[in-house]
Order: sequence, then C-alpha cells, then structure tokens
Amino acid sequence: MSNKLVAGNWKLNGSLAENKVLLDGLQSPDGVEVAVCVPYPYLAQAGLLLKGIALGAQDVSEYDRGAYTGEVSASMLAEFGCHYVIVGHSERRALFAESDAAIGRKAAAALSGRLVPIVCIGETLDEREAGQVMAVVGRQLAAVLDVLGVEAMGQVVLAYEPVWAIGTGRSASADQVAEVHGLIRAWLRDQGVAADGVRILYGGSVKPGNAAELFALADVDGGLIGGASLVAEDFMSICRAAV
Ligand code: G2H
Repeated sequence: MSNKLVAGNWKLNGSLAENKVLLDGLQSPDGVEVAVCVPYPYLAQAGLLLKGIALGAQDVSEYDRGAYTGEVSASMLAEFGCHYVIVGHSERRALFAESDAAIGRKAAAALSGRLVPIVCIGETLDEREAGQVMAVVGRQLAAVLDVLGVEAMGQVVLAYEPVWAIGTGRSASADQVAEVHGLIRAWLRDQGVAADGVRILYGGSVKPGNAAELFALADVDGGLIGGASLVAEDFMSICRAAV
C-alpha cells in the first residue's frame, strides 16, 4: 500500500482571507499524501497557494455537460487542478437526498474525468444499534460497484464515516473502526476487487488527540478530516500522525 492519505474536507467554510491564512500554514510532511477539498469558488485560490498538497472538491455532477443548472462536471474540476473529489458524503445523502445509485454514477463521472473519487459510506446510529452496519455499508458499496465494475472499483478511495461520529466530537473507537475497515476490505475481496490496493480512510471527529491511534490500525489508510482541517496547526498535527 502507498503512503497514507489525509484529506481535509472544508465543507461550507472559508473566505478568501481565512483561506489564505489556512493554506499558507499547510505543508505536506514526507511520507504522507495530503489533500484539501475546498468549496468550488476557492479552487483557483487553493490551486495557486498549495505546494505539494493535492487539490480536491466536495461533490461532482454525474453529467459532463448540458442543461443542468448549478452542476459542476469532473472535467471542469480537472481543469482547475483537482485530483480528488468527495462523493456521497453523508451530508449530501441526508440533506440533499443523494441516492446510492446517483452516488455510483458520480463516482463513475469522476473517474471518466480523471479524478479520484473519495466515496463516503457509513451507518447511522439507529442502523448501528440495529446490528445493520455491514448491511448498510455493503448496500452503499454494491451501488457503486454496480456502476463501476470490479476493475474501476479498485481505483476509488473509500472513506468509512459513521454518521453518528461526524462533527459530533465523538469518534468511533479504535475497535469499531478496525472491525468495519476489515469487513469493508473483505467485502471488496469477495467481490473480486483488488482490495489490497484500495485506500480506506476513516472520517468522523478525527483530531490531533486520536489520529495516531486510528491511523495505526491495520486497514486504516488515512483519514477524511472535517472540523480539524480548518485549523492549520491541528490539520498538520493529524497529517504528521499518518507518517
Ligand atoms: C466527517 C468529517 C469529514 P468531522 O464528515 O468528512 O468531518 O471531522 O468534522 O467529523
């Protein structure tokens, strides 16, 4: 497996002035790949200021061109220097009614536009308490696999983000993360995907204080970082924990 990947997800945060302070404070430590996924209007600014850090977006259209008001295509993101795009974040699933099938189509559109999709999967607290973690995660993965096929599925990055751990300050425990990441890798292998090459990130209240423990787990290949990616010192501390 290549170096771990630590990706910041700024969500709906930032301004030109705030971004400059944050971006000027980022450097990629040796031995880890760092990315930041910024709101669309800030792609150009981030592209200019980032050095040795990959650029990403937070969503992409399933369409490439045409009468789709408000949409942004993978080829447009690639023109702005994006390498990654987050697809199917739970906030998009829950607040913007994105279906499993649409997320599969977005992942395919990203790959067609030569972007690497970071596909988010994860269960709600009710689903976890009902013992349905892998039923839910497996259903979300299967929808993407259906669209991509086995070979392309090996090219995506996955982010396991239990919904109950997102932005709550309550990360999943190391045992919970280790169990689900292992099950995801086994699921991929069972489908014939080259599972060992798929990066599986953990996301959900990763902070400087818990990053090293989570990144040390066998099937954790990095992290998707929300709130803590908005403070350069915290984000850099998390990135160093992935070396
Ligand atoms: C999960 C994560 C980033 P946070 O959404 O995708 O956010 O680290 O704030 O929980």
